[in-house]
This record gives sequence, structure tokens and C-alpha cells, in this order.
Amino acid sequence: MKKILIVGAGGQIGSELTYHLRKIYGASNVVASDIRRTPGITDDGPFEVLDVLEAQRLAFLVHKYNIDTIFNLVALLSATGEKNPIGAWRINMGALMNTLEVATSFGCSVFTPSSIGAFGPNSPKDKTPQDTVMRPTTMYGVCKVSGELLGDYYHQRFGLDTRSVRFPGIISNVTLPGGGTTDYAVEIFYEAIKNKRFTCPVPENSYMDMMYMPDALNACVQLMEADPSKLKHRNSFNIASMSFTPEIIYKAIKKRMPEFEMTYDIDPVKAAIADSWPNMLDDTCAREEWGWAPKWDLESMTDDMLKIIGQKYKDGLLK
Ligand code: VAH
Repeated sequence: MKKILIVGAGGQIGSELTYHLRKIYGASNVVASDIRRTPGITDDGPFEVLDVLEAQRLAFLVHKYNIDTIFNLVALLSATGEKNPIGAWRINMGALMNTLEVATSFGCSVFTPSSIGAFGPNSPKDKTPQDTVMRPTTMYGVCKVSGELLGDYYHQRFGLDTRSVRFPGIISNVTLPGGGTTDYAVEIFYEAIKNKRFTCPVPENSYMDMMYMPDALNACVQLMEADPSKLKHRNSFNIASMSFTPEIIYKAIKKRMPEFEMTYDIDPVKAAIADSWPNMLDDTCAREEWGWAPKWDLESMTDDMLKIIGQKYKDGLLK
């Protein structure tokens, strides 16, 4: 990777991936783009306003910056997708199709994340295999499975270098997620510090795969830098690091903040989505084919999140 374009750079992953890639490859070699100017990421490197549904502008930017790798992070997430399924399909698949077509024209490599949301209630729940039945019951999941199939098709049919990981819920402390079923696992930290209480929308025994952002960012780079001859899979790799329920994360925080209290006000849409997803993925293929090895677990992530978010409130960066 030498000249990178991030599409959807203003989101939860994109905002941190931009900084991460700029540290590795040099700020001028990583072009951030999003549908509107995003404070922060426009500061220390090239930024372009891009509605990725406009294929001609995407092609113009790929040509202008001589891009060789595109990270397509544009997605309406699971819960939002259920409120606007047509919009989710149009945006998620429109962004991907334009990315694949432009990348094929210019010979770029493409990274488009998939998700644990690509699995459904008929997929094995525990140690979910890399290759298994995938019948998701959300529009987000349908988009993710379709995206995986399209990524492999463009690789097999046109020789495009497409790669992808099935992200779990990602926990981070820079940009809040929006519209996801796993967002509670981020919001709980902010509420614990700010209000010492949290009302959880997901049932107490809903296991879901989760991952701390630093591991997610490393996965993006490691996979895209991997030796293609070693890849038996491409779209998309199971990756896993931790799996927990709301009760488990509540107890981890309470151990550190005894005054923290949590109640439940279940969101039926999020409950149904969480119930349809796996408990924990089997990530053996990612470990064997490109050396995936997460560094963060529940305890270390909880310590780091409370420390960083607590400091932001102390410094007045959060209200
Ligand atoms: C969501 N955060 O909840 C996203 C993610 C695995 C979950 O895809 O929709």
C-alpha cells in the first residue's frame, strides 16, 4: 500500500483508521474522504468531500491522487438499517459497487469490512466456522453477505485484490458509533463515567463478539499487507478477540467503579438482532493465513477505556 483512499473516513472506524494509516504510510499518502467535511481528520492530511454514490467523483479522486488502495467503510449499521432497509441497501451496496468498479478500472486493492452481522440464526452460535451457513435476518447482514460474495466475484472474475474481515462490535473512545446493535458496549463507558449509571438496550445474556479498536486497526493493515499467495480466503475472514454480554461488561466496570449501576430498557429491534448473531467466531483461518493475533482482552480494554474517557471528562473535552 502506498497511496490510500479512505471512503467513509468520518465514521467510528474511519476516523481512527485515517490517523493509524497516516502514522504508518505518511499523512500525504492517505486521503480521507466523506460525504461532508469532518473536524479532526481534515487537519493533518488530504481530505476530499465525496459522496461515494457518485462514481465519477470517486474515479476522479483515485486518478488525482494515484490511489493504489481503497478502504471502503461506508455503511448504515444494523439497527439503522432496520429503520430504513431500502436506504441501507442503496447506500451500502451503491458504495461497494462503485468502489469495486473504479478499483477494477484503476487496478486498486480494496478493503471492505464485513461483520458478525453477516451470520444469522441458523449459523452455529459458538466457534462459528469460517465457512458455514449464512442467512442473516437484517438488511445490514444481507448487505454484508452480498458484499462478501461481490468481493470474491470481482477477485475471481477480474483479478481484483479484494480483502475483508468480519468485524465484531468495535469498542473505541474517539468517535462514537451510530446505529449499531453493539453500540451499547461503547456508550456504557461514557455513561458510567459521566452519570455512574447506564440503561442498557440489549438483554443481559446476549453474547456478542467484541473487539477493541487498536486490534481492529491492526487487522486492517495486517490483512492488506499479507502475502496474497498465503490467502485461501479473502472475503471475508472471521476475526475474534473477546465475547461478552451486557452483564459481563457491567461487572467489569463495577469492579473498577463500585458506584456504577445499570438497568435495562430493552430495544426489541436490537434484542432480536443480537439474538440472531453468533456468540463467538472461530478465527483460526485468519490466524493461519495472515497471522491475526489480538492483543487486547476484556480486562485490559476496560482499564484503557475508563482511563482515556475519564481523562477526556477531566480535561473538559467531553461534557
Ligand atoms: C452494528 N457495530 O452493531 C455494528 C457491527 C458487529 C456489529 O456491525 O451494527
